Amino acid sequence: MHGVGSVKAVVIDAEPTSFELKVMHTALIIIDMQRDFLESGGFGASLGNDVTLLRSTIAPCVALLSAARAAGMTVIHTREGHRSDLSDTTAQRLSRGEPGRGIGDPGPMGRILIRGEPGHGIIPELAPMAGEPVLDKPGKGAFYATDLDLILRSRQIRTLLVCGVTTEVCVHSTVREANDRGYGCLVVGDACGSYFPEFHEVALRMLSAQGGIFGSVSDSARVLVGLKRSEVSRS
Ligand code: TIU
Repeated sequence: MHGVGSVKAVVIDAEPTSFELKVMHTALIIIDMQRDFLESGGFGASLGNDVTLLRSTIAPCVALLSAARAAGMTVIHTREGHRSDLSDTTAQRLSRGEPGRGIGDPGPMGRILIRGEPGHGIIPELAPMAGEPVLDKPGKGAFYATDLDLILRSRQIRTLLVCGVTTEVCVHSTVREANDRGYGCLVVGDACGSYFPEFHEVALRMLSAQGGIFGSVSDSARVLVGLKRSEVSRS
């Protein structure tokens, strides 16, 4: 059951200002924590990227996931990927990326960004539990061509805790989409990561600049403190 007794607002310290949420009206959205992006034998690593920059997000994401589950919060996992026949992608997208290393091409953990391939799977540390929606998205933003908005509305979700990879691509796209749809977003900075540290830093600053133009930014320690307070207020 979702958030029994947890109707009280929880206040989480964040930038540019503290962020208020109600557990029963909040979802934790974990973006694209997939083997191909995070594992040393995956597609991201095969392009020469340093996956340790992304792997530092695993522990904060695990902590957030445990806290969200303990609080009875909705948890949603996303995976970036396409149908094996590529019918849900476009010539424009297929033409992107390095030659021979695009969507559907062979990669070290199966075809790149194709649903059902080993590299497309979520890393075992963050394995979804029964009842947690897993959303397959064919784009960068989690709202594009998915039923995410319907899932959130049917659960009366109004605020999102967002973590995952990569900060400036799929996390940013999702937060921008959510903001335009009226959801309040709190991005958990240390639970997001990028192959480009400077992009990560600037992407977080862009979210909370101008009075929180796209949302608010905090870190896993402060979110956990806030959620713990909600447990105390329930007992
Ligand atoms: N999940 C996500 O961000 N997908 C990407 O393609 N990210 C890159 O940074 N390329």
